[in-house]
Amino acid sequence: YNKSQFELYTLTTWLLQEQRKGKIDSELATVISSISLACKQIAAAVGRSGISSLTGVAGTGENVQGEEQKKLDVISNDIFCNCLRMSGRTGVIASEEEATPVAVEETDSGNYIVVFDPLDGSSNIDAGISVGSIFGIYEPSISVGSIFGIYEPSETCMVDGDLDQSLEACITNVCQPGKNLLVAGYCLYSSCHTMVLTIGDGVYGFTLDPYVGEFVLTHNRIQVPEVGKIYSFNEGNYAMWDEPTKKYMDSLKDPAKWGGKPYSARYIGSLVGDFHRTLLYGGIYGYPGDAKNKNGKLRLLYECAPMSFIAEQAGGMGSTGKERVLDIQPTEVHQRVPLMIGSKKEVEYYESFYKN
Ligand code: P6P
Repeated sequence: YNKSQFELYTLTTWLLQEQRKGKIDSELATVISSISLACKQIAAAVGRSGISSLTGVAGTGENVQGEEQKKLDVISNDIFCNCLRMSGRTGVIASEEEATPVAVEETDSGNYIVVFDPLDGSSNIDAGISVGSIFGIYEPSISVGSIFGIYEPSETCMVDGDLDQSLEACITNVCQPGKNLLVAGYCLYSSCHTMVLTIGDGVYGFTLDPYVGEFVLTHNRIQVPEVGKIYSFNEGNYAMWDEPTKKYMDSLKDPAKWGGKPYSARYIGSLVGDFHRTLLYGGIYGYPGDAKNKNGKLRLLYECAPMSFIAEQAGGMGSTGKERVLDIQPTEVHQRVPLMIGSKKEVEYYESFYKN
C-alpha cells in the first residue's frame, strides 16, 4: 500500500514541531488546539444547518451590532466560549456576539486574551454560501490575576458609577493594537473547511480531512501574489464613497489603463471567503468608509487586525487606506475601521489616491 497516504501532517503535529522550534509554548498551543476543536464543531453545525433547522434567526433579537442574530451565530459563539473556557489557558475573551469582554474564571495558566468573530458572514448561511470564523490571540497587557468571575453581557458591571475595575482591566487587555498579536487565523467553511494560521513566522493552511476529523497541512508558507487583477468591494456603496475611492474604482475598470484588460470583480459578501481567495490568488478586498459609516463596516479587533496580521505575514498589506491597520490602538472593543487588504502593490495603489 502507499504508506505516504497515511502519513498525515496534522495541525497537532505542526504545533508540536513549532514548540520544538521554540516558536510557541505548550500553553499557546493548547489555546490553538481548543480553537481548532471549536472550528470542527462549527463546521459540522454549518454543514447540517439546513437539515437540523439551524438556519434562520435565533429570535434573540439583535446583537450589539444591531444585526439580527442567526441561530448559528449564537451556537458558534457558545462553541467558541466553551472550548476556550475548557482550555484552561484563556484569561479574557472578546467576541462580536458579546457586548463586553468576558473574564474566564477557569484559567489555570497562560491567561491568554482571545478575540474572535465566531461566524462571520452568517447572513449567507441560509443560501449555503461560504462563511468563516476569525480569531486572534494576545498576551495579557496587564495582570489578569485580579480578574475573576464571569460577566454576563447584560450585567452592567458599573460599580459606584465607574466601570467595575475588573471589567476595565478586561477591556484594557482586549484593546491592544494588532501588532501585539501572537496568533491570528480564520477557518473557512466552504467546499472544503480550511484553517489558515500564523504564529508570527509565515502563514500555514490546514484542510479538514472529514474522514479522520483532523486539520491536515495543505498550504505551507502561503505568499500572497504581489499583484492581482481582482478587486472585491461592494460597489453598491459607490455613490457614498469619497472621491479618492471613486477615482480608484473608476481606474480599475478603465481598459485603457491596463492594456485593454481591466480588473475582474469578485464579491461574495463574506469576508473570510473573499479574503481567502485574495490571499491565494492575489488582488484586493476593500471595505472603505462611506458617507453613512465613515469607518466602514468591519470591526478592528476581531476582523481587520487578525486578517491584516495574516496578510502581512504572507507578504501582503492591511491598511485603512491611510494607515497600517496593525498600528491602530483600539479605543473600544467593537470599533470599526475601513479595510483595504491583500496584494502589497494593490493596496499601495489604493493608498496612492489619498497621496496625490
Ligand atoms: P456588505 C458580513 O456581514 C461582513 O461582515 C463581511 O463578512 C462581509 O465582507 C461584509 O460584511 C459584507 O458587507 O455591506 O457588502 O453586505
